[in-house]
Amino acid sequence: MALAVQPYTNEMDDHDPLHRPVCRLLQAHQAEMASVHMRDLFVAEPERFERFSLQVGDILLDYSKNRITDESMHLLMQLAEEAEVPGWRERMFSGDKINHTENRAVLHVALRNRSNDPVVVDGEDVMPKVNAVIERMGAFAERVRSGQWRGYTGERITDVVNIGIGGSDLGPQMVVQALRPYRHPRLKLHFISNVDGAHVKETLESLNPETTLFIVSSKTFTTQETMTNAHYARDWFMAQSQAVKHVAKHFVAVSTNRDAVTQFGIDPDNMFEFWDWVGGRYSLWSAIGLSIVLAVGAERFSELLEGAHEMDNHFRHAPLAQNMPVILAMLGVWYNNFFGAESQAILPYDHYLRSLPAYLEQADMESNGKSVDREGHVVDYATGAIVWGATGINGQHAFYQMLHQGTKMIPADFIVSIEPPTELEGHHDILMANFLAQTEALMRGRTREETQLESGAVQVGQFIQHKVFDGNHPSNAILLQKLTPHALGMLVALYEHKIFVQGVIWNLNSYDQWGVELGKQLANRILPELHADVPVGSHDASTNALINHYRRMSHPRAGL
Ligand code: G6Q
Repeated sequence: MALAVQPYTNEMDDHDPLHRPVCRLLQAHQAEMASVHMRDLFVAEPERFERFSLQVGDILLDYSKNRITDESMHLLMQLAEEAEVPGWRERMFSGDKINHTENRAVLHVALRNRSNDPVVVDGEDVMPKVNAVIERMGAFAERVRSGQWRGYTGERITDVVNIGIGGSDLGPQMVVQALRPYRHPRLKLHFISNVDGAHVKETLESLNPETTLFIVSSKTFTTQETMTNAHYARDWFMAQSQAVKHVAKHFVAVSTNRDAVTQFGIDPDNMFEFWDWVGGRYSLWSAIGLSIVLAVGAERFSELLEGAHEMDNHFRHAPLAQNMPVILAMLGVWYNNFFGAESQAILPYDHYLRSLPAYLEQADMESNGKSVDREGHVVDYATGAIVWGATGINGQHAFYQMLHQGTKMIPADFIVSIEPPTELEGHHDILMANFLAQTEALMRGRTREETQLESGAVQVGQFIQHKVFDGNHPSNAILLQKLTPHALGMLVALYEHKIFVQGVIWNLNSYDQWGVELGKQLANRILPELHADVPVGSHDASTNALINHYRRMSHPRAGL
């Protein structure tokens, strides 16, 4: 298999982690490991589970079903050490502006810093204002949840609609769904992100303006999709309430942009603030999590933050070789850069975690889907993996065929909770049995001889090869005791730090997202052209033709 790492030469930049001498050792080691089957490793090392698993708080990670030996882990940890993961980690925690292209600190860890130790940005300890906003969110949510906060006709709020997109949608939406068993019995949460009018229309169709509360969630408060949906929602509300003064009871904002919030007509007293050192995709811990607090209450939100803080402490202080995020990250690097794997599957065996894959797609791919390193050089090694997935049990009846018998290596994270969310124990046992069976099957496979034996004499030679499973497919098993707010906080922080470590290894700035800008700019240019009086000819032939086709076909009676 082609390796993504170039041979080391002395002229190579010292800051390029994948050209370090340890990578040559890893390359040579991969060449040895390529033909080693995990089935044989398990026979030779019966204590593999003890050696390659660890428990941190609510989370057990079994990484023994990976194509690794002690030597693999040793070399990978050496790479992490040489790439200065500990130094970068400290820089992040202490508020250095490691997002250098935007000149910003990266401090989602401060949002859940339950120790309250000072975190200083530009000479100011940010903890007092972090805590003040958390308190305001809790107090506001309590008023809505208790029924004290009333709509303009005196009715209690029954529905909360978060309008936001990307980082201002995926995190809170995923968490609210995951913590559904803890939800408030009266309040229903809705999330509108898509600018396709169907999303806002369909959501509002069943709602009553008198009992609906909107949270307009936007860091910048300029995002086209969010503002379009927010204006529509305000018009929808005004059509019934008829007075601007009622907006204050039904619209609140989460933003860093006070002026734009005021201009929209939201009372600044109903604005919940966060700061530029909170990246959108890392913002569910900030005021962007207001919908979470409304859904599950301040105490549960606090438990979520505590869980994340526990993982932060583990990540910050545990030695690299016993550090869960570092282990997950380096396993990813092992497959990505030394086995040529291109993707990473996320497979929760949990109905309530069904949005986790979509959440991690953004968290990971927007962070590490980059081809320019921190110094602006185009990299010559593979960076972030393609992250994808779905609930595992549904996947088994859909795409697992490829995991088991396809030609691509697809490392997979299997996630499950030991305690079921319902009293349907029988269902949970089936779920659990499948979870265990899949990781075993991926690892072990089934040899030709075993297949022949199982198929019986009649089948010998007949399509037998189709029924063989090569196995040797790597997976991690991640077991939570129960999907509590605390455990969820730990799980999300685990992945955040995994992404951070990989960004350090690949020498990327994981906290900007310039790659989303060009499309936005072009859309703004194209928008007026869709209604131009004359044919558009300023783009390439394909884009011109498509715009003109749209102009003709969407307004056939206008004779364009
Ligand atoms: C996340 C990204 C992006 C962002 C959205 C919404 O890291 O920056 O997904 O969250 O574009 O932006 P606003 O919150 O500013 O509306």
